[in-house]
Amino acid sequence: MGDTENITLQQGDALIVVDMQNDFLPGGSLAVPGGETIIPLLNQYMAWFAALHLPIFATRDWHPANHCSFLQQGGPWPPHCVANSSGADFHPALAWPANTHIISKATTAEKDAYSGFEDADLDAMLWSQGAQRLFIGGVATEYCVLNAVKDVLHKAYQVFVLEDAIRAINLKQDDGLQATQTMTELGAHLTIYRTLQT
Ligand code: VGL
Ligand code: ZN
Repeated sequence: MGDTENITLQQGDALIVVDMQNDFLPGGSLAVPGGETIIPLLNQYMAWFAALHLPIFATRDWHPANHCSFLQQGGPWPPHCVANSSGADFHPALAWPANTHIISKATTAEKDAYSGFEDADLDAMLWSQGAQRLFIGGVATEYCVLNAVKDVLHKAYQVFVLEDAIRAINLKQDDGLQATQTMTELGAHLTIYRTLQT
C-alpha cells in the first residue's frame, strides 16, 4: 500500500478526479469493473479539499460521435463518452463541490487524449491556481490516470496517486498493478485517505 508517512494538506495542493463518467462505470459502454466503489471515497476527498479551499478539477472524456478511438473508425474502443450523451455525464452519486473546474478532453474526431493535459487547459488552470502538488484519483488506472500522471510529472508537479480511489479496466489481468508500479517508478507517490491530515 501507499507511503506510510502522513501528508499534511496545504496551500498549493489540488485534487484531480479523472473521468468518473457513466460510460466508464458499471452499466456503461466501457465500464471499469468496480469503478463505482470509489465514489464515496472520492466524495470524501472532494469535501475535504473544498473545506480547505483547495482547487478541484474534474476531467471528462468528451468525444464526437465519429471519434477515432471508436471501433467503427478503426480504433480500440466501443463508442463511449459522446459529448452531451448520458454516457458522458458524471455519475450521479458524485458530490462535486460548487467550484469544481471541468476539463473536457479528446473533443475532436481525429485525436485521442488519455490525459487532460494534452489539450493544455488543465495545465494553464493549475498554474493560475498556484498548484504544486496534485492528488489524482478516478478511472481508468492504466489509461487516463497513468497518462495524466506521466504528463504532470513532466511538468514538474509533485504527484500523489490516491491508491484507494483509482480502478483499472484490466484487459490484461495485471494492467492496473503494472500501471501503479510504473507511476511510482516515474516518481509519483502513492497515498491513501488515512495518511492525509490537516
Ligand atoms: C479512457 C479508454 C478510452 C480513460 C478513455 O478515461 O481511461 N479509456 N478513453
Ligand atoms: Zn475515450
